[in-house]
Amino acid sequence: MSILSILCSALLVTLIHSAWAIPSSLSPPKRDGTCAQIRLFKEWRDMEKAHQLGYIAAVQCLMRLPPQDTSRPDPKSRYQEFQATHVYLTERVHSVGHFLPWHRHLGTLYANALRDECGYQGPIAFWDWTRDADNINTPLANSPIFDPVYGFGGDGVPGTYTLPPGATGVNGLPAETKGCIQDGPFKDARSNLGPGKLVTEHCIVRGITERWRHSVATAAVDIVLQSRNYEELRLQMDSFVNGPIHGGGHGIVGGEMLNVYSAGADPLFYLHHANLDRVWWKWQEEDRDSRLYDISGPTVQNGTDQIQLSFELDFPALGPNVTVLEVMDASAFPGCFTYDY
Ligand SMILES: *[C@@H]1O[C@H](CO)[C@@H](O)[C@H](O)[C@H]1NC(C)=O
Ligand SMILES: *[C@@H]1O[C@H](CO)[C@@H](O)[C@H](O)[C@H]1NC(C)=O
Ligand SMILES: [Cu+2]
Repeated sequence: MSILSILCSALLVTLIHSAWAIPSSLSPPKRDGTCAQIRLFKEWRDMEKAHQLGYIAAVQCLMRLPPQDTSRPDPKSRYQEFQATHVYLTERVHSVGHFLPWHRHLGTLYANALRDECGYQGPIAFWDWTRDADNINTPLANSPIFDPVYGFGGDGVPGTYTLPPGATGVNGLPAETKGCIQDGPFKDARSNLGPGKLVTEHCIVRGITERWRHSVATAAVDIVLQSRNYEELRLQMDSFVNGPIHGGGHGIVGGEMLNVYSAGADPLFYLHHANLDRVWWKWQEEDRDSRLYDISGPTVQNGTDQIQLSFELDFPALGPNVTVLEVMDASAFPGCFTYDY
């Protein structure tokens, strides 16, 4: 099955209705907050080794912590709760105007959880896959991101994972899927969500492939950065059909990362999306006057209503609603972050 058929299948399904409550343990919206600090996002290989280990330990901590919203039976850990929110909202947050804003704030909430719930004080990581893709004589699987100690473990191993019954279409995984990762800090990690919308306990499934290397190279990013307005940028980044770098980053890791619903089973999801966000932020900063608050696109898939800055984004079980306006400036509250280029 191709990347397109897996990822485009998200377009075919109807909207999910979210009707769960925000757990009372989460604080009410703080709409006028200020940043106590500006947090730096750093490329994984530019982080100090101690920070790499600290980051990994914090992700493992999230995987051990219980979920906060006890009304949802399927996520079995705080980590899975982030994945679950993405699974449940998939159709509402892809191929829509707020694809980038929604994923930016998901990254903020994840970074906050690593810090506030698991005590991680170092920089938040992104994965600049252009560094691997441009390095044409080195296999992608040799990237430091896949290191078994100072990274997220390596490729899936054939013969270690069998798709559950009914795992086709949106619940499927691509033919390149190899199997469970068998080394590194997440070799024993389990998720109860996925593939797709299925609820099955399983390992982190990968299938690293060279097939989409070109779509995450610097040349591909440069095309995205040439977008003249948000609409062009969004269509480049949010469309799996025309947009190289989003699908490409999911594609080179393969396995569950190639399922648009349950990709968050793999901790690399957050480093990949942080890099997409970095491309958007870089584009915004190149012309703040016209781009910082430029937003467009439908509010629902294929819809005719255009999104406004006042549009509310929701993050069930993760945090209070925010408006698109509030996430446009990543360096302002509630984002409070910037990128180390
Ligand atoms: C959106 O439009 C595409 C292309 O026409 C179509 O394939 C898809 O089914 C539509 N999705 C929804 C949710 O209506
Ligand atoms: C949060 O946003 C969602 C989606 O727009 C909306 O349905 C819900 O009512 C909002 N919740 C609150 C508390 O404003
Ligand atoms: Cu997503």
